Amino acid sequence: MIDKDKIAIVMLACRDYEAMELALACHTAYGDPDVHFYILQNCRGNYDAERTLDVAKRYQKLFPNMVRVVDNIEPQAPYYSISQLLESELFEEYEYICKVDDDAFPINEGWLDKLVQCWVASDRMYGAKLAYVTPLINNNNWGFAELINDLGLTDEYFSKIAREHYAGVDTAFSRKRLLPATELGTGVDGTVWGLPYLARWIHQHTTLQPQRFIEAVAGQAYKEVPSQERYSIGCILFKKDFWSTINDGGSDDEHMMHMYCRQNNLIIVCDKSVPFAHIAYFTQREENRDIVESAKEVYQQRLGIPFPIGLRQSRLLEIEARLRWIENKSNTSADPNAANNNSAQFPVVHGFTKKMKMIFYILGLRNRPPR
Ligand SMILES: [Mn+2]
Repeated sequence: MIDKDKIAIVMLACRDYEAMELALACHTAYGDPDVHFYILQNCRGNYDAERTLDVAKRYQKLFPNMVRVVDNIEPQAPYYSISQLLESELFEEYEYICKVDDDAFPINEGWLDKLVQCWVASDRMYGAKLAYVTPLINNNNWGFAELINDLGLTDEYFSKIAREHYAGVDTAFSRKRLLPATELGTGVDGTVWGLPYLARWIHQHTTLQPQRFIEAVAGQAYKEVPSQERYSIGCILFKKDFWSTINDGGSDDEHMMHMYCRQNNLIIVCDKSVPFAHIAYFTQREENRDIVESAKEVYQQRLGIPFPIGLRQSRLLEIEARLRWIENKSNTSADPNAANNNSAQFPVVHGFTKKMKMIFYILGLRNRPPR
Protein backbone atom coordinates (compact mmCIF):
# COMPACT_ATOMS: atom_id res chain seq x y z
CA MET A 1 0.00 0.00 0.00
CA ILE A 2 1.05 3.59 -0.46
CA ASP A 3 1.74 5.69 2.62
CA LYS A 4 -0.80 8.55 2.81
CA ASP A 5 1.99 10.99 3.71
CA LYS A 6 3.46 10.38 0.28
CA ILE A 7 0.42 11.62 -1.62
CA ALA A 8 -0.46 15.23 -2.39
CA ILE A 9 -3.54 16.45 -4.20
CA VAL A 10 -2.86 19.42 -6.46
CA MET A 11 -5.63 21.65 -7.78
CA LEU A 12 -4.63 24.21 -10.36
CA ALA A 13 -6.66 27.37 -9.80
CA CYS A 14 -7.17 30.22 -12.21
CA ARG A 15 -10.39 32.24 -12.52
CA ASP A 16 -13.35 29.92 -12.22
CA TYR A 17 -14.19 30.75 -8.60
CA GLU A 18 -17.84 29.65 -8.78
CA ALA A 19 -17.15 26.08 -9.78
CA MET A 20 -14.02 25.97 -7.63
CA GLU A 21 -15.81 26.72 -4.38
CA LEU A 22 -18.25 23.93 -5.12
CA ALA A 23 -15.35 21.60 -5.95
CA LEU A 24 -13.52 22.54 -2.74
CA ALA A 25 -16.62 21.97 -0.62
CA CYS A 26 -16.81 18.42 -1.96
CA HIS A 27 -13.06 17.77 -1.83
CA THR A 28 -12.88 18.83 1.80
CA ALA A 29 -16.05 16.93 2.75
CA TYR A 30 -15.07 13.72 0.96
CA GLY A 31 -11.32 14.11 1.19
CA ASP A 32 -8.86 12.47 3.51
CA PRO A 33 -7.88 14.81 6.36
CA ASP A 34 -4.44 13.17 6.34
CA VAL A 35 -3.77 13.94 2.69
CA HIS A 36 -2.59 17.46 1.93
CA PHE A 37 -4.61 19.36 -0.60
CA TYR A 38 -2.66 22.06 -2.46
CA ILE A 39 -4.29 24.86 -4.39
CA LEU A 40 -1.88 26.34 -6.88
CA GLN A 41 -3.08 29.80 -7.90
CA ASN A 42 -1.96 30.26 -11.49
CA CYS A 43 -3.73 33.48 -12.52
CA ARG A 44 -3.55 36.93 -10.96
CA GLY A 45 -4.62 40.49 -11.46
CA ASN A 46 -8.25 40.61 -12.53
CA TYR A 47 -11.39 40.30 -10.43
CA ASP A 48 -12.01 36.65 -11.26
CA ALA A 49 -8.45 35.61 -10.47
CA GLU A 50 -8.29 37.49 -7.16
CA ARG A 51 -11.76 36.23 -6.23
CA THR A 52 -10.54 32.71 -6.93
CA LEU A 53 -7.58 33.25 -4.63
CA ASP A 54 -10.02 34.47 -1.96
CA VAL A 55 -11.89 31.18 -2.32
CA ALA A 56 -8.66 29.22 -1.92
CA LYS A 57 -7.71 31.16 1.21
CA ARG A 58 -11.19 30.82 2.64
CA TYR A 59 -11.03 27.02 2.37
CA GLN A 60 -7.53 27.06 3.82
CA LYS A 61 -8.95 28.85 6.87
CA LEU A 62 -11.82 26.38 7.09
CA PHE A 63 -9.50 23.35 6.75
CA PRO A 64 -6.14 24.48 8.15
CA ASN A 65 -4.64 20.99 8.38
CA MET A 66 -5.65 19.88 4.94
CA VAL A 67 -5.70 22.80 2.51
CA ARG A 68 -2.55 24.68 1.56
CA VAL A 69 -2.57 27.62 -0.82
CA VAL A 70 0.45 28.25 -3.04
CA ASP A 71 0.42 31.74 -4.53
CA ASN A 72 4.13 32.45 -4.88
CA ILE A 73 4.75 30.68 -8.19
CA GLU A 74 4.59 33.04 -11.11
CA PRO A 75 1.57 32.36 -13.35
CA GLN A 76 2.62 30.61 -16.57
CA ALA A 77 1.48 27.70 -18.72
CA PRO A 78 -0.01 25.19 -16.26
CA TYR A 79 2.53 22.49 -17.10
CA TYR A 80 5.41 24.66 -15.91
CA SER A 81 3.69 26.03 -12.79
CA ILE A 82 2.92 22.49 -11.74
CA SER A 83 6.50 21.40 -12.58
CA GLN A 84 7.86 24.17 -10.39
CA LEU A 85 5.65 23.07 -7.50
CA LEU A 86 6.44 19.36 -7.87
CA GLU A 87 10.18 20.07 -8.04
CA SER A 88 10.11 22.45 -5.07
CA GLU A 89 11.48 21.66 -1.64
CA LEU A 90 7.92 21.73 -0.37
CA PHE A 91 7.15 18.65 -2.45
CA GLU A 92 10.21 16.61 -1.58
CA GLU A 93 8.15 14.60 0.89
CA TYR A 94 5.63 13.44 -1.74
CA GLU A 95 5.91 10.57 -4.20
CA TYR A 96 2.44 10.50 -5.71
CA ILE A 97 0.37 13.32 -7.10
CA CYS A 98 -3.34 13.45 -7.71
CA LYS A 99 -3.91 16.39 -10.03
CA VAL A 100 -7.46 17.72 -10.20
CA ASP A 101 -9.04 20.46 -12.25
CA ASP A 102 -10.52 23.40 -10.36
CA ASP A 103 -14.04 22.31 -11.33
CA ALA A 104 -13.71 18.54 -10.86
CA PHE A 105 -14.68 16.83 -7.62
CA PRO A 106 -15.68 13.60 -5.87
CA ILE A 107 -19.28 13.08 -4.83
CA ASN A 108 -18.76 10.43 -2.15
CA GLU A 109 -16.32 9.17 0.42
CA GLY A 110 -13.46 6.79 -0.17
CA TRP A 111 -12.64 8.00 -3.68
CA LEU A 112 -8.95 8.56 -3.01
CA ASP A 113 -8.47 5.21 -1.24
CA LYS A 114 -10.02 3.50 -4.23
CA LEU A 115 -7.86 5.39 -6.71
CA VAL A 116 -4.77 4.49 -4.70
CA GLN A 117 -5.83 0.83 -4.68
CA CYS A 118 -6.36 1.06 -8.42
CA TRP A 119 -2.86 2.48 -8.80
CA VAL A 120 -1.31 -0.27 -6.71
CA ALA A 121 -3.16 -3.05 -8.57
CA SER A 122 -2.43 -1.53 -11.98
CA ASP A 123 1.20 -0.93 -11.11
CA ARG A 124 1.52 -4.59 -10.11
CA MET A 125 0.00 -5.63 -13.42
CA TYR A 126 1.63 -3.18 -15.84
CA GLY A 127 4.69 -1.81 -14.04
CA ALA A 128 6.50 0.83 -16.08
CA LYS A 129 3.78 0.67 -18.75
CA LEU A 130 1.31 2.34 -16.41
CA ALA A 131 0.85 6.08 -16.98
CA TYR A 132 -1.82 7.02 -14.47
CA VAL A 133 -5.18 6.06 -13.01
CA THR A 134 -8.38 8.09 -13.13
CA PRO A 135 -11.94 8.00 -11.74
CA LEU A 136 -15.07 7.96 -13.91
CA ILE A 137 -15.62 11.59 -14.86
CA ASN A 138 -19.10 12.45 -16.11
CA ASN A 139 -18.48 15.48 -18.31
CA ASN A 140 -15.49 13.99 -20.11
CA ASN A 141 -15.25 12.86 -23.72
CA TRP A 142 -14.50 9.27 -22.74
CA GLY A 143 -16.50 9.16 -19.50
CA PHE A 144 -19.63 10.52 -21.15
CA ALA A 145 -19.90 7.59 -23.54
CA GLU A 146 -19.33 5.13 -20.69
CA LEU A 147 -21.97 6.75 -18.51
CA ILE A 148 -24.73 6.78 -21.10
CA ASN A 149 -24.51 3.04 -20.95
CA ASP A 150 -23.97 2.71 -17.18
CA LEU A 151 -26.98 4.91 -16.44
CA GLY A 152 -29.22 2.98 -18.81
CA LEU A 153 -29.68 6.05 -20.97
CA THR A 154 -28.67 4.59 -24.33
CA ASP A 155 -32.19 4.62 -25.77
CA GLU A 156 -32.98 8.10 -24.52
CA TYR A 157 -29.67 9.42 -25.83
CA PHE A 158 -29.94 8.05 -29.35
CA SER A 159 -33.68 8.63 -29.75
CA LYS A 160 -34.05 12.11 -28.22
CA ILE A 161 -30.77 13.76 -27.34
CA ALA A 162 -28.12 12.98 -29.95
CA ARG A 163 -27.55 14.99 -33.10
CA GLU A 164 -25.13 15.22 -35.99
CA HIS A 165 -22.04 17.11 -34.90
CA TYR A 166 -18.39 17.87 -35.48
CA ALA A 167 -15.73 16.13 -33.41
CA GLY A 168 -11.94 15.95 -33.39
CA VAL A 169 -9.20 18.25 -34.61
CA ASP A 170 -6.94 18.03 -37.61
CA THR A 171 -3.51 16.76 -36.64
CA ALA A 172 -1.01 14.35 -38.11
CA PHE A 173 -2.94 11.39 -36.77
CA SER A 174 -6.52 12.62 -36.40
CA ARG A 175 -8.97 14.79 -38.25
CA LYS A 176 -11.98 16.92 -37.58
CA ARG A 177 -15.01 15.10 -38.90
CA LEU A 178 -18.77 15.31 -39.06
CA LEU A 179 -20.23 12.51 -36.99
CA PRO A 180 -23.76 11.20 -37.42
CA ALA A 181 -26.02 11.26 -34.34
CA THR A 182 -25.41 7.55 -33.94
CA GLU A 183 -21.70 8.05 -33.19
CA LEU A 184 -19.81 9.45 -30.23
CA GLY A 185 -16.43 11.14 -30.35
CA THR A 186 -14.55 10.01 -27.25
CA GLY A 187 -11.14 11.57 -27.92
CA VAL A 188 -9.90 15.12 -28.47
CA ASP A 189 -12.68 17.71 -28.93
CA GLY A 190 -15.21 14.93 -28.59
CA THR A 191 -18.99 14.87 -28.62
CA VAL A 192 -19.73 16.32 -25.17
CA TRP A 193 -16.88 18.85 -25.51
CA GLY A 194 -18.51 20.49 -28.48
CA LEU A 195 -22.15 20.46 -27.39
CA PRO A 196 -22.85 22.14 -24.03
CA TYR A 197 -26.42 20.88 -23.90
CA LEU A 198 -25.07 17.33 -23.68
CA ALA A 199 -23.06 18.34 -20.62
CA ARG A 200 -26.25 19.83 -19.16
CA TRP A 201 -28.08 16.59 -19.84
CA ILE A 202 -25.44 14.38 -18.22
CA HIS A 203 -25.20 16.76 -15.22
CA GLN A 204 -28.95 16.43 -14.73
CA HIS A 205 -28.51 12.67 -14.45
CA THR A 206 -25.31 12.68 -12.38
CA THR A 207 -23.95 15.85 -10.70
CA LEU A 208 -27.44 17.01 -9.76
CA GLN A 209 -28.48 13.49 -8.73
CA PRO A 210 -25.38 12.26 -6.90
CA GLN A 211 -27.06 9.21 -5.41
CA ARG A 212 -28.14 8.06 -8.85
CA PHE A 213 -24.59 8.54 -10.17
CA ILE A 214 -23.12 6.57 -7.25
CA GLU A 215 -25.55 3.68 -7.68
CA ALA A 216 -25.07 3.52 -11.44
CA VAL A 217 -21.33 2.97 -11.14
CA ALA A 218 -21.15 1.00 -7.88
CA GLY A 219 -19.25 -2.24 -8.34
CA GLN A 220 -18.02 -1.46 -11.83
CA ALA A 221 -14.67 -2.90 -12.80
CA TYR A 222 -11.43 -1.20 -13.84
CA LYS A 223 -11.35 -0.31 -17.51
CA GLU A 224 -8.51 0.78 -19.75
CA VAL A 225 -8.86 4.19 -21.34
CA PRO A 226 -7.43 3.99 -24.88
CA SER A 227 -4.16 5.92 -24.72
CA GLN A 228 -4.05 6.30 -28.51
CA GLU A 229 -6.73 8.94 -28.08
CA ARG A 230 -6.39 12.10 -26.05
CA TYR A 231 -7.93 11.86 -22.59
CA SER A 232 -9.11 14.90 -20.61
CA ILE A 233 -7.02 14.80 -17.47
CA GLY A 234 -9.56 16.24 -15.03
CA CYS A 235 -8.39 13.94 -12.24
CA ILE A 236 -5.30 11.77 -12.53
CA LEU A 237 -3.17 9.95 -9.97
CA PHE A 238 0.44 9.36 -11.00
CA LYS A 239 3.96 9.00 -9.71
CA LYS A 240 5.52 12.42 -9.19
CA ASP A 241 8.48 11.74 -11.53
CA PHE A 242 6.10 11.07 -14.38
CA TRP A 243 5.33 14.78 -14.73
CA SER A 244 8.87 15.72 -15.74
CA THR A 245 9.21 12.79 -18.17
CA ILE A 246 6.41 14.09 -20.40
CA ASN A 247 8.18 17.41 -20.98
CA ASP A 248 8.67 17.91 -24.72
CA GLY A 249 8.98 21.68 -24.52
CA GLY A 250 5.30 22.17 -25.32
CA SER A 251 2.81 24.37 -23.54
CA ASP A 252 -0.30 22.17 -23.27
CA ASP A 253 0.07 19.65 -20.45
CA GLU A 254 -2.81 17.52 -21.66
CA HIS A 255 -1.39 17.27 -25.16
CA MET A 256 2.08 16.50 -23.81
CA MET A 257 0.64 13.80 -21.58
CA HIS A 258 -1.25 12.36 -24.52
CA MET A 259 1.76 12.36 -26.85
CA TYR A 260 3.95 10.67 -24.29
CA CYS A 261 1.37 7.98 -23.54
CA ARG A 262 0.71 7.43 -27.22
CA GLN A 263 4.34 7.22 -28.28
CA ASN A 264 5.21 4.84 -25.47
CA ASN A 265 2.05 2.77 -25.60
CA LEU A 266 1.35 3.47 -21.96
CA ILE A 267 -1.69 2.28 -20.10
CA ILE A 268 -4.34 4.43 -18.45
CA VAL A 269 -6.69 2.72 -16.01
CA CYS A 270 -10.06 4.07 -14.94
CA ASP A 271 -11.68 2.87 -11.74
CA LYS A 272 -15.20 3.03 -13.06
CA SER A 273 -16.69 2.62 -9.61
CA VAL A 274 -15.42 6.05 -8.53
CA PRO A 275 -17.90 8.72 -9.64
CA PHE A 276 -16.41 12.14 -10.29
CA ALA A 277 -18.11 15.33 -11.42
CA HIS A 278 -16.60 17.81 -13.85
CA ILE A 279 -18.55 21.03 -14.31
CA ALA A 280 -17.38 22.36 -17.67
CA TYR A 281 -14.95 22.40 -20.53
CA PHE A 282 -14.20 26.00 -21.50
CA THR A 283 -16.41 25.46 -24.55
CA GLN A 284 -19.41 24.76 -22.31
CA ARG A 285 -18.93 27.27 -19.52
CA GLU A 286 -21.12 30.17 -20.64
CA GLU A 287 -24.10 28.11 -21.64
CA ASN A 288 -24.01 26.02 -18.47
CA ARG A 289 -23.04 28.59 -15.85
CA ASP A 290 -26.42 28.17 -14.12
CA ILE A 291 -25.63 24.53 -13.38
CA VAL A 292 -23.07 25.59 -10.77
CA GLU A 293 -25.81 27.42 -8.90
CA SER A 294 -28.15 24.43 -9.02
CA ALA A 295 -25.35 22.10 -7.96
CA LYS A 296 -24.46 24.35 -5.01
CA GLU A 297 -28.01 23.95 -3.72
CA VAL A 298 -27.85 20.17 -4.07
CA TYR A 299 -24.46 19.86 -2.33
CA GLN A 300 -25.15 22.44 0.38
CA GLN A 301 -27.91 20.08 1.52
CA ARG A 302 -26.05 16.88 0.83
CA LEU A 303 -22.79 17.76 2.56
CA GLY A 304 -24.48 18.98 5.74
CA ILE A 305 -21.68 21.47 6.36
CA PRO A 306 -22.22 24.33 8.85
CA PHE A 307 -20.83 27.02 6.50
CA PRO A 308 -22.00 28.15 3.08
CA ILE A 309 -20.23 26.57 0.08
CA GLY A 310 -19.82 29.97 -1.54
CA LEU A 311 -18.21 33.16 -0.33
CA ARG A 312 -21.22 35.22 -1.45
CA GLN A 313 -24.79 34.10 -1.25
CA SER A 314 -26.34 35.90 -4.16
CA ARG A 315 -25.52 37.00 -7.65
CA LEU A 316 -26.44 40.55 -6.68
CA LEU A 317 -23.79 40.65 -3.94
CA GLU A 318 -21.33 39.19 -6.41
CA ILE A 319 -22.05 41.88 -8.99
CA GLU A 320 -21.84 44.59 -6.34
CA ALA A 321 -18.44 43.27 -5.23
CA ARG A 322 -17.19 43.21 -8.80
CA LEU A 323 -18.34 46.80 -9.37
CA ARG A 324 -16.66 47.90 -6.13
CA TRP A 325 -13.47 46.16 -7.17
CA ILE A 326 -13.47 47.95 -10.53
CA GLU A 327 -14.23 51.25 -8.82
CA ASN A 328 -11.37 50.82 -6.35
CA LYS A 329 -9.05 49.88 -9.20
CA SER A 330 -9.83 53.05 -11.10
CA ASN A 331 -9.74 55.22 -7.99
CA THR A 332 -6.68 57.41 -8.33
CA SER A 333 -7.42 59.59 -5.29
CA ALA A 334 -4.99 59.48 -2.41
CA ASP A 335 -7.49 58.00 0.03
CA PRO A 336 -5.36 56.73 2.94
CA ASN A 337 -8.08 54.21 3.81
CA ALA A 338 -8.61 52.92 0.28
CA ALA A 339 -7.37 49.43 1.07
CA ASN A 340 -9.95 49.08 3.83
CA ASN A 341 -12.66 50.88 1.98
CA ASN A 342 -15.33 48.33 1.34
CA SER A 343 -18.14 50.77 0.86
CA ALA A 344 -18.80 53.07 -2.05
CA GLN A 345 -19.13 56.21 0.06
CA PHE A 346 -15.88 57.89 -1.07
CA PRO A 347 -16.19 59.76 -4.36
CA VAL A 348 -13.73 58.81 -7.08
CA VAL A 349 -12.43 62.36 -7.34
CA HIS A 350 -9.81 62.17 -10.07
CA GLY A 351 -11.73 59.75 -12.22
CA PHE A 352 -14.78 61.97 -11.91
CA THR A 353 -12.86 65.17 -12.69
CA LYS A 354 -11.33 63.53 -15.73
CA LYS A 355 -14.73 62.42 -16.99
CA MET A 356 -16.11 65.94 -16.53
CA LYS A 357 -13.14 67.42 -18.41
CA MET A 358 -13.79 64.97 -21.24
CA ILE A 359 -17.45 65.99 -21.35
CA PHE A 360 -16.45 69.69 -21.44
CA TYR A 361 -14.00 68.89 -24.25
CA ILE A 362 -16.66 67.08 -26.27
CA LEU A 363 -19.08 69.97 -25.74
CA GLY A 364 -16.44 72.43 -26.96
CA LEU A 365 -16.13 74.12 -23.55
CA ARG A 366 -12.54 72.99 -23.21
CA ASN A 367 -9.66 73.27 -25.66
CA ARG A 368 -7.81 70.00 -25.09
CA PRO A 369 -8.79 66.51 -23.98
CA PRO A 370 -7.95 65.58 -20.38
CA ARG A 371 -4.56 63.97 -19.88
MN1 LIG B 1 -13.23 22.23 -16.50
